[in-house]
Amino acid sequence: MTPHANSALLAKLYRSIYRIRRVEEEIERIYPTDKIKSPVHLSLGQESVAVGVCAALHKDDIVFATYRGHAAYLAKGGDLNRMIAELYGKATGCARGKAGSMHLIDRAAGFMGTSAIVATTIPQAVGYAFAMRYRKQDTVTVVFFGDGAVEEGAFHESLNFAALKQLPIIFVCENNLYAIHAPLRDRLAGAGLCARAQSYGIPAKRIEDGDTLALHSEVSLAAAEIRAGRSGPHFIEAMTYRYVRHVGPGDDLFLKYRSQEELDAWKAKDEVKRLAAMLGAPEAQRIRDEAEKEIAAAFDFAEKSPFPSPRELEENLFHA
Ligand SMILES: Cc1ncc(C[n+]2csc(CCOP(=O)(O)OP(=O)(O)O)c2C)c(N)n1
Ligand SMILES: [Mg+2]
Repeated sequence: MTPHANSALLAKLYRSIYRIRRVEEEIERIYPTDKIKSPVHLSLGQESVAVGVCAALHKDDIVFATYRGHAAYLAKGGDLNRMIAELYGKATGCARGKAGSMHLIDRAAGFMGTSAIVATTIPQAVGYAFAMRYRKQDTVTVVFFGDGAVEEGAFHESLNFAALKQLPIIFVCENNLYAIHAPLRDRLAGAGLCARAQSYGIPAKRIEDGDTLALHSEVSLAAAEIRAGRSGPHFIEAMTYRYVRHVGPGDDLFLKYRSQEELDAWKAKDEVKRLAAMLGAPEAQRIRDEAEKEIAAAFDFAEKSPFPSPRELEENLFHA
């Protein structure tokens, strides 16, 4: 934990993490009504990774993420109304209602997208970082991916290329210990995820317990080094934990691939509660009240928005 976090930073982090937690709780609540038209991979329990990392970035820095991407989209400043409308399949959605929860994008916020296919945004982010270097732009690119993505060839090709060209990119692995129901301990050979990045000469750091402040300070340092031209890529392994099932709302302990004790141990160090306690009651309450109003308005916006017209089916497609 960073003891010197100032109150402005704490308020910023708490606003971001509380908002994401409550948005996803609302998605969970509404999902059974079938108003949400796409599968949802919730990040409940994992929010602190997106929050700590994105709070350390500039507005025009670039983020890519995964199908579990609500937190990263919102933490980077993606439009909340347009995200909820996208989940509802409405024309006002961030992808005009055509893509759903797994393909969020908000270019104005520097959030370049998410994908349902594991590891695919890693080479896309490396390509973006290559373009930024080529154009001599002072932009840091961040890509979020799960522990499962580290098993894909695309991960290794991307890290190799980024290290070779010393690209301005931060790789953030959200290690929630599982790929669907398969535990990392049954999948991983060798000395761990950081060791894989280090084998390409990339500096790597593991942050324990989803520590928002530690993630914020680590990414601030990495981004500053990159911007000063003192380093190429960095790798962060962010330890975290998913509270609900892999896809969709609700708990999945009945599947027996993980234990109640493990879940309880992670809930006991919940970062939403920890940041609220550090901030103090009156300020935290003010932030919660504001967020609740904004979230209610976003769901209302999605409810009242129109569905896309049938003509939309043939728009924005690739033609042979
Ligand atoms: C290339 C590819 N292989 C398999 C899948 C099926 N799949 C979807 S999610 C997932 C697990 C990924 O786990 P991880 O990267 O740890 O992310 P998490 O879901 O834990 O956030 C798999 C195997 C896929 N979508 N894409
Ligand atoms: Mg995982």
